[in-house]
Amino acid sequence: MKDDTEFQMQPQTSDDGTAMEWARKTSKEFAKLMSYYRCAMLEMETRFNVLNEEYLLEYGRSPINTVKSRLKTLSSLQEKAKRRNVPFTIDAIEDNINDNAGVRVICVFPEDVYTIADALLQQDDIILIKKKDYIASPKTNGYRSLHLIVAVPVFLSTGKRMTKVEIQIRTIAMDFWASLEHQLRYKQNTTFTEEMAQELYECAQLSAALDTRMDNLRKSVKGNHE
Ligand code: 0O2
Repeated sequence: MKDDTEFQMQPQTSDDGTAMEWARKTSKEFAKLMSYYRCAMLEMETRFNVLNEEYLLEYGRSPINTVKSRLKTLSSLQEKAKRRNVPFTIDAIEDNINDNAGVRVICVFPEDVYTIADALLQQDDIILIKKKDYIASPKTNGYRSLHLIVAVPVFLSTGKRMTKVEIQIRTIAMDFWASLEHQLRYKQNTTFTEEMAQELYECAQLSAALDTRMDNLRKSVKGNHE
């Protein structure tokens, strides 16, 4: 769809002043778009904090350990659009890139991941767009996490705007593994060998086993108090 907010990956002209105009116009539209994502991200953070508060009052413990969020940077957005063959326009980005706004919810136990996901998805103004359960079906490298793409309403002075947010819900053990794997895999000037991949895969198995044992322990402790 042609849109007057369309902008190109590279300025069409160089030094006649038009490029500057392009940059000014582009960054304003880009800034507006990213601000919707930022608001959607804040909205989601609040919803998770509210759920945590409620569970603490109701059950005496917090299922969520931490909530973190991030907005994609312009360069990472450009890289993803290029990789996915998505034209670099406001409309195309909104339609095709789901993780401009990302919220990561780190839970204590595996069961908490699903409790929090279900509680969120029950909210009647949240629309589930996509769900990937890498806990039930881990990636071949061992990565585990529950991914949801949802649309959340952002209330502006001009009306309601449904905005997409990527939510990753995982346990502390899953997050520990994913953070280290990400650091090791993307470390500059190193070669990631088959042996390293195998070692990481085995660490992922250990982390999954740890989650299961801690969950069993939690169930036993709960049982003793009933
Ligand atoms: P960053 O900087 O972490 O955000 P989609 O269009 O959403 O269906 P995509 O983007 O492949 O396709 O989605 P997927 O598979 O749900 O993964 C998106 C994000 O999950 C990644 O974001 C990572 O954050 C995380 N992730 C997925 N696989 C792995 C993995 O094997 N290891 C680790 N450490 N993280 C993983 P980005 O885009 O990498 O960037």
